[in-house]
Amino acid sequence: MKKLFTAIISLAFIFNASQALAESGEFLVQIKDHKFEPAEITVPAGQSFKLIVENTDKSLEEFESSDLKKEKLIGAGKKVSIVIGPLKSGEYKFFGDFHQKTAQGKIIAQ
Ligand SMILES: [Cu+2]
Repeated sequence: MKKLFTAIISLAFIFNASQALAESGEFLVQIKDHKFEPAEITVPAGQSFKLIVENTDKSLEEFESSDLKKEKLIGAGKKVSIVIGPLKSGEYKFFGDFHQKTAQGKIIAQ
């Protein structure tokens, strides 16, 4: 019984540790005046990560990337999180589908 208890405790510990790691791999990008801030994000290559995109504008936007094959609508004042990667080192462009003239950005994996 004691062994089982110890096993459960260590499992819980491992779970918490991996969760903490996943949480540290988060990157925030805000949409402001139909532009991305920051417009360039550097992420570690070979590791998946979470991109949080917050739309601070008063209009709907769509985060889109042909390079990453991602597309996600973000309502005005809303936040979405997108799991990306693991990526090979390189540059991956993204844009706001509804304001492509100004909403341009890239992810640099290195
Ligand atoms: Cu689109």
